[in-house]
Amino acid sequence: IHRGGILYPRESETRQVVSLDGIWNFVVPNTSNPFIGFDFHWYKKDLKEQAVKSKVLLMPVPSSYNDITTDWRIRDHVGLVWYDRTFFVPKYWSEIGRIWLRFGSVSYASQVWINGQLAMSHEIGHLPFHSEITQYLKFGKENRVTVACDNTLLADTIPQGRVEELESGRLYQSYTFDFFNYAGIDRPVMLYTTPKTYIDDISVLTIELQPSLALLEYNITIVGDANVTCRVSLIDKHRNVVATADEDVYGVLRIENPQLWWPYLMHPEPGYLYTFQVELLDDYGDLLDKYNLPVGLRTVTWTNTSLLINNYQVYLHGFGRHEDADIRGKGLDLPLVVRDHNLVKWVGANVYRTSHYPYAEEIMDVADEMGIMIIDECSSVNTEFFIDSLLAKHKISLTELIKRDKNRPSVIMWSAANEPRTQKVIEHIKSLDSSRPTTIAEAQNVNVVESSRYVDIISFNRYNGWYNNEGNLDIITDYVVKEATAWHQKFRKPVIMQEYGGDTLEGLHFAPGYIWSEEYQVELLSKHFEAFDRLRASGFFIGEFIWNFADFKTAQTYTRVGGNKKGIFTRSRQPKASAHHIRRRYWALASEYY
Ligand code: GCB
Repeated sequence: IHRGGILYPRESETRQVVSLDGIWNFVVPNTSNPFIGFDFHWYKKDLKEQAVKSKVLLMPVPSSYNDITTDWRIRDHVGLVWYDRTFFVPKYWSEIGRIWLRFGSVSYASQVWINGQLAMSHEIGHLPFHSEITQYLKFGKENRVTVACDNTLLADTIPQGRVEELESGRLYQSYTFDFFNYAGIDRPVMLYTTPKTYIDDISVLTIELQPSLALLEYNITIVGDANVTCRVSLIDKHRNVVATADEDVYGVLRIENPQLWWPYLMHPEPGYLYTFQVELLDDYGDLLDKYNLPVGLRTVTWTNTSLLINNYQVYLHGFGRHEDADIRGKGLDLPLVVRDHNLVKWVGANVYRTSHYPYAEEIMDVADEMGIMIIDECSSVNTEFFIDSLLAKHKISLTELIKRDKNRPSVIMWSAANEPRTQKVIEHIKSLDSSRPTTIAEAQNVNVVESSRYVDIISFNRYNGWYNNEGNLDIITDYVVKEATAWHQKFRKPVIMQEYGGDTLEGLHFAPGYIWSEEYQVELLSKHFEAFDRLRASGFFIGEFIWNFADFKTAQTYTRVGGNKKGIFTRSRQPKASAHHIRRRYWALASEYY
């Protein structure tokens, strides 16, 4: 596996990108021998040639495979599944340098063969991986890519789970996290080219903002011939070059009268992006490689009572979310991505947390562009106990996440998720990126938690009027005020209510509000709003996040009616009464900025 950068494949004068998305062949091995694919080397020939024909299904990529068929055995499958497809590589590609294959994510453990040769493997879901595959390809001919994907979750996988054998002999995957364990090739697959000497990674950071000057630090990694010139330019929306440098792979650009990246609702033109253009030139000044990275100029700073973007205090009002939709599960779906962000804007939210795993890069692109802030969470959820191998994997997942998202202006905070050995994990984040604050979503009581000692910002999740005191709306306001204050007093840090809410079946009405009705959700939210207003006056409370943006699918349990219904939008992204209610509040909060 390639250990360098993980830049998103982008076309340029020197790079070509070809999508391998589409309908792939898909086989679920027979339960009597789950390893049949390995025993019979399924990667050496087309799946259609090997498996019984009726077993080869059509599977869209990207998509989770679980809800595509009508077979519950595929929905609830535990273990390996196999994918393949063929593709052509033009003859002239043999002359142009290196060919790469990149998966936006496969959930979870996966191995990839090109023409029968193992080309790469990866374990953690929701994160991209790629490898150079030049040596395995047949140029000017048809090629085959085969993927084996294993969704088994155990004590040392991320996330964790447990596999039991039922009396029927079937394997059953249990897990404690509250979202459906979707699996498969769930993000885009791309074939792309780079020259032999290429730009492997880029890091940018706004290190200083003065009234009419911004300083942007950059660091570039090049692989290949060391004797190249690296020229960088910052280009604005009107294609004007506003700063350049051509001395080194490291430097600082000075941008006069910069247009800053502002969060949505804080500026008439939020989400302003420049293009950070990197060019590699040979001795004759000829272009070898070129990469265009969208960048935003903005700073994030924090104190023990506040969070500041571009030196302005921000109040975060938004949601916890999921990548989740009917049929496609966690598969990337661009219409849904844009619809979701349009709803985020409609409601007047300025932030969301990527609960409980890193979201697709295409989603992050939209947030960067629209100025929606993101608390970027790694895929460690409800970790029960920490064994060394799990800690090692948790660190790998954070390394991969930060490598992927380090340049995104939308990412204003890293969330390491819930677990006891926080100190080591937070130290690891700080060693990779100290420019953003860290947090952890705490579900425990303030009196038993020590982990928040290590983070910069306290986040707590609490379900007053739901899991605690169901039906008793009148206790909410005081409980929330007391708990938030206790967190601040214990750790002297800014505090966010990272989750609160209640399940609501759209169309269920009761007056007065009764649990599960639309009225109850509205009243439950109102009681929290009262608490938040009181807390804001005390100065350390910096954000409110409703759980959840939209209804989502979970494992089958008697507490979930068709999934978790705490969304203010339905799973098909239509508003419940609560959405209109929140909209009034979020827009009123936003009016304070102007
Ligand atoms: C939580 C979890 C979230 C659940 C939520 C709930 O604390 O972080 O994943 O979905 O509660 O609705 O139970």
